[in-house]
Amino acid sequence: MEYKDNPIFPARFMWGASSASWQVEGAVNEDGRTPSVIDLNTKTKEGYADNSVTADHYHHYREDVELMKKAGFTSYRFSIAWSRIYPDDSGVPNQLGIAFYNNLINSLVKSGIEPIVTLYHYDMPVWVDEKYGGWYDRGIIDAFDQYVRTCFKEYGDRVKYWLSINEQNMQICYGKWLGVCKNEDTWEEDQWKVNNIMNVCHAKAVIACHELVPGGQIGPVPGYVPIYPETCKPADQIAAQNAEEMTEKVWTDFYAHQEYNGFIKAYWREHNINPDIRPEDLDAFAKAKIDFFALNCYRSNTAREAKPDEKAEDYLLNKSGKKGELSFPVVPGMYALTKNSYVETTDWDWEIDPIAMRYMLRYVWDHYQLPMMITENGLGAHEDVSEDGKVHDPERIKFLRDQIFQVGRAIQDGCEVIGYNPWSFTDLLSTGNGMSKRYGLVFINTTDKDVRDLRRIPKDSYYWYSNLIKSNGQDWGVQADGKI
Ligand code: BGP
Repeated sequence: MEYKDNPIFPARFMWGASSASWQVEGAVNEDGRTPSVIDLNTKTKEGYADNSVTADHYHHYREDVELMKKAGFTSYRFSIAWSRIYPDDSGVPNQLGIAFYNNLINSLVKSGIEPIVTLYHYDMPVWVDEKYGGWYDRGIIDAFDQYVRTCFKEYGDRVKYWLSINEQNMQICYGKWLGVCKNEDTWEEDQWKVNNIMNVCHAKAVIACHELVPGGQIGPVPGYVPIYPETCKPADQIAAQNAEEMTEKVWTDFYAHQEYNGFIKAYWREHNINPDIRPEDLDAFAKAKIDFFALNCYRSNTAREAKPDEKAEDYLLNKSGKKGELSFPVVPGMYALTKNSYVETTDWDWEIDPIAMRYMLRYVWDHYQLPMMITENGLGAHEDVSEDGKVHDPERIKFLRDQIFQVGRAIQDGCEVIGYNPWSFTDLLSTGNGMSKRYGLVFINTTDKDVRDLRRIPKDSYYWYSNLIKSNGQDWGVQADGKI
């Protein structure tokens, strides 16, 4: 539907931005923190900085919160590093690690900023990985439960919004790339066992949050890439649905309905897969009622029919940051992703598609009728300081404006959206592309090769976003094409 007026955002809408511990903190060996698997993973990415310094938020958090406050933030989404809280398997929490997040949370609360905390964002402690073989062994369920219960007890008096596991769907779908997969030969079956164990961890976190945090709310964080059919050929529509099932809906249905959906059960039957679901898992799922969906959405995809005899192809991600390097996956008999000629792309070939944001919010709302918050959305770009000492990022302003406007349109369409926290507050280490791919509203003066002085320089987008959020989504600023 077209509307005559600009959107109105609800009172108490949570306007902020987002980060994750290993991508922003640095200080990897300080105050008792031990290595996490992702520390080792970042060291294997040639040409990119690892996460030992990144934005050095660990030492700059006061300054960073001050900048959030000046911008008028009412929320900040960040994650806790498990290996700061439990650096080893002694079962004794690390008081210095606990203190860091206490200080950060206190600074936020004092500044009127609602903390939104992710419990797990890719950074499994190495000791957990060594002891349990990552997510493969059910022993991790109790270790995770111990960790999340400590977080709820320590911070639950001030943190009311909790997120369980970041992008579990991506960790399974791209398990080889994100380091979750330990054996490529058996991953076809293993991924569903691993996924079930992650689901038990998610469910137990939901149960513990409701038990331990007065007024606490908790939700999952699927990585969401809406998928369009390439054409109106009926088989392309089914291919798009297949892709949506296998990359998103299997997870969102599970979180909302607390059981596996018929599609994935049929897939397991068809492929002789035993995901090793135990009766006690079903008990935990039945008790784990989520309060909202946190959604990460950057882009859309397009799918076409893939015949059973087509050659399987993996995703080839863009590493160079020069357009045209990405190639799409083919899953024979299910779907193939293709280029969408209707949308522009970033330098890393990610589709720029604000309408996908509105589509996703409507889709999730229609299916589940649960409140939603955006916990990631943003533009990765090459950027540096200009001669005038400032950082000009007009593309990011345009990206954010168009995306937020579509969040507003979804609200006008009747969706319940409670917050918007784009990726990212400061520049930080990109999962795929190091420091060279910048997402921040605030520039961090460092590069992949050279840790400069780590100075914080608010970009033009910071000031634009600040005006928008201080007007609760009314002051859109000037736009070249005259729209909005
Ligand atoms: C999401 C992750 C984030 C972040 C983002 C951007 O999937 O939750 O941690 O990295 O993607 O991805 P990238 O950094 O690869 O551009």
